[in-house]
Amino acid sequence: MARKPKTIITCAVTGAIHTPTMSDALPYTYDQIAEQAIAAAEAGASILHLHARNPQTGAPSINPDDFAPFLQRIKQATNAVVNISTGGSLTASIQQRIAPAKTFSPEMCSMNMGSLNFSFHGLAARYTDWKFDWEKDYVAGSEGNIFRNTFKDIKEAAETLAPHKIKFEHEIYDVGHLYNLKFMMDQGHFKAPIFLQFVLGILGGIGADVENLVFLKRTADKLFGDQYRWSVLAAGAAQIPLAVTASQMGGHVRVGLEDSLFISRGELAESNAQQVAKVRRLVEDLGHAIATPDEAREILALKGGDQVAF
Ligand code: KMH
Ligand code: ZN
Repeated sequence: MARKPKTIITCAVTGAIHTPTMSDALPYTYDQIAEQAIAAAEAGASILHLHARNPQTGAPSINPDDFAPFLQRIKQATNAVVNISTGGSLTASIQQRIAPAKTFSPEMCSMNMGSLNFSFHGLAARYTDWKFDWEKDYVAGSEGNIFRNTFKDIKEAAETLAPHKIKFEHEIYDVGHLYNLKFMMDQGHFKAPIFLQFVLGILGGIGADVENLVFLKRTADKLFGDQYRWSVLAAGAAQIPLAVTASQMGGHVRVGLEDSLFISRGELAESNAQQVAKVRRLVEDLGHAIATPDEAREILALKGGDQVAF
C-alpha cells in the first residue's frame, strides 16, 4: 500500500495579536499556556509555536523569565518540537526580540523576513468592556505599527543565533519576503533545507486566498527548487480552509489562537486543541497522515529535542 503523505501541524498557542477580552480561551498565565500547549500536542500538533505573556495582565511579553515556567512543563509532558517566537513585540529591538531564543536554544524559532505595516486596529471597535487597561490602546494603536525587520536586523538575528543550530520558521507575509530570503541565503545567512511559513491575511501583508497561496508557492519553487519545506498560516476565518488547501498542495499547516480565535465562522474556539483536532480530522479525511514530532524533526532536519537549553 502506498505511504500516505505526512502533514506537520504547528499550533501557535497565544501570540501577541489577540487580547484577553477577545476570548476567554486565550491562554496567558504560565499554567494556561502550558496546559493548552500540551493539549494541542496530544491532539496532533507536532510543533508548538510559543509566545509568552505577562501572567497578571495578559500583555504580550518577550521577557525570557516569562517563558521558562511553561517551557519546562511542556518539555516534561510532550515530545513536541518547541518553536520560540522572535516576533513577539512590534516596538522592541531585534536583540530584545531574540533574547528568549538565545536563552533557551530551542529546536526552532521564528524569523520574520521583511518589514511591513502590521495592524489589527479594526478589532478595537468590536469591544466596549475591556478586561485590562492596556488592551484598547494596544489594539487601536496597531494602526501606527511598523513591524521592523530590516536586512540588518535579520542578519543580526541570524548571526547571533547561528551557534545554536536553530531551524528557522521563515515568516513570509508577502512575495517580496521570498526575495529577501533568497538574497540572505545567497549571502550565506541561512542554509537549506529552509522552512517557509506563508502568512496570509495580516493587514499589511498579502490577502488570504488560494490564488495568492499558489503565487507564493510558485515563486518559492522558482527561487528555492527542492531546497525548501513550507506551511501556511492564514489569519482569522481563512485559517482552517487555507490550511486544508495547503495540505492538499503538499504543504504543512499552522493553526492556533495566535492567528484565529474561531473554530468556524462566528463561533469562538474553546481551545487550541479544538482547532488542532479539527484540522487533523480534515487533513486525515483527505488522505494524509499527521507527522509525529520525530517525523517533523526528520522532515525539517532539526537538531533534536535533547539539544535545547530548558
Ligand atoms: N502571528 C503571525 C502572523 C512571530 O511570532 O515571529 C506572526 C508570527 C510572528 O507568528
Ligand atoms: Zn508568533
